[in-house]
Amino acid sequence: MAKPLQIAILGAGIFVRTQYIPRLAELSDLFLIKAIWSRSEESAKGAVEIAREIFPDVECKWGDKGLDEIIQDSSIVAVAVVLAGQTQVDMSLRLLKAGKHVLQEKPAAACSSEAESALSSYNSTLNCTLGQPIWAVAENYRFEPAFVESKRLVTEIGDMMSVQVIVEGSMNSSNPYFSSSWRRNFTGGFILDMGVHFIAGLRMLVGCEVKSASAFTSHVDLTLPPPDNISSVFQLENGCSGIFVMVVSSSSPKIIWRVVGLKGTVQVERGTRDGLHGYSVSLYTTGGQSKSLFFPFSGVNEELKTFFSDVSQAIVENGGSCKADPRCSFVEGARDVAVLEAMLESGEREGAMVQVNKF
Ligand SMILES: *[C@@H]1O[C@H](CO)[C@@H](O)[C@H](O)[C@H]1NC(C)=O
Ligand SMILES: *[C@@H]1O[C@H](CO)[C@@H](O)[C@H](O)[C@H]1NC(C)=O
Ligand SMILES: *[C@@H]1O[C@H](CO)[C@@H](O)[C@H](O)[C@H]1NC(C)=O
Ligand SMILES: CC(=O)N[C@H]1CO[C@H](CO)[C@@H](O)[C@@H]1O
Repeated sequence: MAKPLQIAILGAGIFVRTQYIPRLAELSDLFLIKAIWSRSEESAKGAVEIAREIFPDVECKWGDKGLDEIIQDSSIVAVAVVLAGQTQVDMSLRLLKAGKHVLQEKPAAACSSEAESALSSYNSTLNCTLGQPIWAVAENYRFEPAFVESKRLVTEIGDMMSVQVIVEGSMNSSNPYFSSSWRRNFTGGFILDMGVHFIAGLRMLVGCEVKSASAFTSHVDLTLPPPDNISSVFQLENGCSGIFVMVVSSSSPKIIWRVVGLKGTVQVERGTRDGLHGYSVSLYTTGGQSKSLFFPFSGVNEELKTFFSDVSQAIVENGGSCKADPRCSFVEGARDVAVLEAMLESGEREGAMVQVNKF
């Protein structure tokens, strides 16, 4: 049996404790968590305690010294970067330059100019003798079976006439991320941090890029960082237009994507069935016919499996041109950020039309 991959996790916050460790535990036949790092010893210890139930030998690392040890440990081939949005890109680049494969949490970057300079730094690792390390951004929506199926259905409904994305979120004080200090200090607030998922879903469904956007934003719920609501009109490269509405905190949560074509309509709606959270995908065709399927969430597992399989492949090929799944690529994550950035900029300029930066 091949030796399992050894990985490290940078970050030990709520998301690592409640999401990463349990999801990684389900895939523990694919790799071993060798170390968990955090800036502070206390936080690293808290996460390590949880991880030890499945990975008994996980080491606890903290501070600059702990980080150097991870970077210099050649047995650690891949690192998950799950830190504050403001620091992730610098950290990822540091690891990539040390030859580690990186899975970074979304958002890919704080803005498109940061993404642009990050990409050119990443390009400079191209000639590295070990081959270019993989830089993946964790965007589970691109792996959700509901979106994979809906993308296929959209190709069956003829010319696209209209697209609607309506997100009425539930980010109130009951949510564990409500008090997250980095999210509150992030330009674009929760609209950017959470919005990248909904834009990823939109881009996947329509299968082309958003070209330009115009938007109004406002700050109504003063317990949230600004802006907390946005209403945008956008145009796609295929000429079709659409709307993106996002309310960060509403009392009646609803999340829906709808693509209207000449021969039918595809709708994806977040919901639950038989106690499972997931998405209902419906296809409405001419003559009033419709069919509906429910897909429970599984995108996070799919995305993690894909990353580890890409890393194994890269190691086997040992420097050969490694073909990581493009759905994980940093550039895809950067494109999601660029769309929201254009909408937010338009909001600041009272609805002026803004072109989306291209990657
Ligand atoms: C990085 O390299 C790719 C492929 O060579 C190229 O298409 C892209 O423009 C480069 N990006 C930057 C920001 O230098
Ligand atoms: C927050 O939103 C959830 C979901 O809508 C709701 O169940 C909960 O009661 C809300 N909590 C507060 C404090 O408003
Ligand atoms: C918030 O962000 C600014 C600049 O982006 C930074 O100078 C400041 O230290 C941050 N504050 C906190 C509490 O993270
Ligand atoms: C989408 C949405 O709810 N937009 C609202 C944001 O808040 C302003 C008030 O400041 C409303 O006018 C918008 O309708």
